[in-house]
Amino acid sequence: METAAVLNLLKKHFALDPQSAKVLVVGLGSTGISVARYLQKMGFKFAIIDSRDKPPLIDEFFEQMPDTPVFTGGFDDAAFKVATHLIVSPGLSLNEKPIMKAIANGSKIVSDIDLLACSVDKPIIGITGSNGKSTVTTMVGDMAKASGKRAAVGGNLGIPALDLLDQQADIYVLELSSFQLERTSVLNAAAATVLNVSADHLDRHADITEYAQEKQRIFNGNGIMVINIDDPAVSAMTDNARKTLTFSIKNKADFYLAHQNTEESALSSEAEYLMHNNDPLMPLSELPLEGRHNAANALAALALGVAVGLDIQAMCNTLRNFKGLEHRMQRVAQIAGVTWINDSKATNIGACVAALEGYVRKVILIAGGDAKGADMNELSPIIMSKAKSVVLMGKDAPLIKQALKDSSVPVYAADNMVQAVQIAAGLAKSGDSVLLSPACASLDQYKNYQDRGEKFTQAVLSLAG
Ligand code: UMA
Ligand code: ADP
Repeated sequence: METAAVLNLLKKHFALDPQSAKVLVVGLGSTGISVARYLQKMGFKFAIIDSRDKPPLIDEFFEQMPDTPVFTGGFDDAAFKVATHLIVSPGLSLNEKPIMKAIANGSKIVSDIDLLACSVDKPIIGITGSNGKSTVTTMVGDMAKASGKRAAVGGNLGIPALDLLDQQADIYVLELSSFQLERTSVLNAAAATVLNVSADHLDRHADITEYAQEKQRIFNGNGIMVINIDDPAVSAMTDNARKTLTFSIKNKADFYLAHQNTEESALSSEAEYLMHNNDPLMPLSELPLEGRHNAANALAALALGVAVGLDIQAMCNTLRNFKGLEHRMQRVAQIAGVTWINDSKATNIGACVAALEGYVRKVILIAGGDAKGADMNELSPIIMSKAKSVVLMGKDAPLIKQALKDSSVPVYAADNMVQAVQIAAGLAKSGDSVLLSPACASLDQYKNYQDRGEKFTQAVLSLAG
């Protein structure tokens, strides 16, 4: 979009005007530096602040913007006092004292997602949810490309939203976290979905109701709402005045699974199909991903694609060729008849439950880490029905152990991943599966979930010598 038109929108929505605004970018991580580059390009005066002594991107920042004021090693009150606008990185809570004080004194909060929304006149697809965001975002991005669109894909997935502006795209596919959404007011996505809601990030949100409300902000605007009718918290977000597409793996919806005993079973005596209204799109067996939750992800992606007019055949071909993302139900090895699965990205209870639900035969589960304030008692029913034993590690292992105290599932403790894998190897017999699906964040023991998944993979592969 023309710079003048963008500046008009920023002025209209946020009183954000290069002549008068004093912008403080809070956080110098990948979001902060993308915001700084954007503001510089648009001619704004700004400063940047980070509470850390040496923020990760400080050297890159000095190289690119040597004249911009930078404050590090704490949140200096003076910098907040003069700011008319704060652009706060998602890793920082808006409840930080200096931020709350600045808001109380009239500073406006604007997010990088707001800035992107004001800068493009092409459709945006927004995807949030407690689980499945990255999978569905990647699917939809691939579907758009297969339909001949230049798709820019990013947000919480990795490439910061504003860096997508370099791509001259026809469509923007954004994975959005609750942190990004809580500070965004003007997204107005052409199509958006909340895939599901289960407890997560309760160390940052007051409770699950507030967390769901932040996610619901993805629907702010007039676009098509894609609603998972299997999830009551998502169904409750339905707005009858809005154009809506529904999806379900349990019941009939706009996008759904045709089970054997429905009228569509005449299609084949064996198969389940991904359906759109009464049209079979493809057999579920052609989706090369483990777990029924991935059928839900595929249906959600199809609904989002249809909402913005992508080609159905191209979308189905994308699903047939979709390899799945690393660290999500990823088969690492089969050693002595034991299958080892890396689901390190299961950083909350919902993902671990979905992983276990997919198994018919009981598994050996490796779990634990940082529970982020979640109630680990919610895990006990599924562990009792789907795990033959559990190996626990990490900071909140005692919470899971406590949740299982009245069960007969044997629980083992490990100090680190090598030990956890060795204990699991000692327990496993040919035909068993060992599943790393921690239900917790990794940051108490690892750099991130990728690091945890890689340590698991290395430990498993070293079993094979
Ligand atoms: N931090 C400070 N002081 C500061 C600024 C940040 O201590 O002044 C800390 C934060 O508390 C956090 C870390 O630095 O622990 C990173 O925060 P950030 O806001 O600078 O993060 P970015 O590098 O900008 O990355 C963010 C998202 N990270 C978070 O929301 C924590 C990335 O999602 C996202 O890919 C990126 O923006 C681009 O949009 C990552 C993530 O973990 C993958 N997201 C969470 C999740 O998926 O569960 C929400
Ligand atoms: P997110 O980006 O929301 O974290 P991912 O696609 O990266 O989602 O998957 C994260 C974890 O959630 C993985 O363990 C994955 O197996 C699981 N998962 C993926 N889709 C769903 C879903 N629809 N429901 C529940 N769990 C899911």
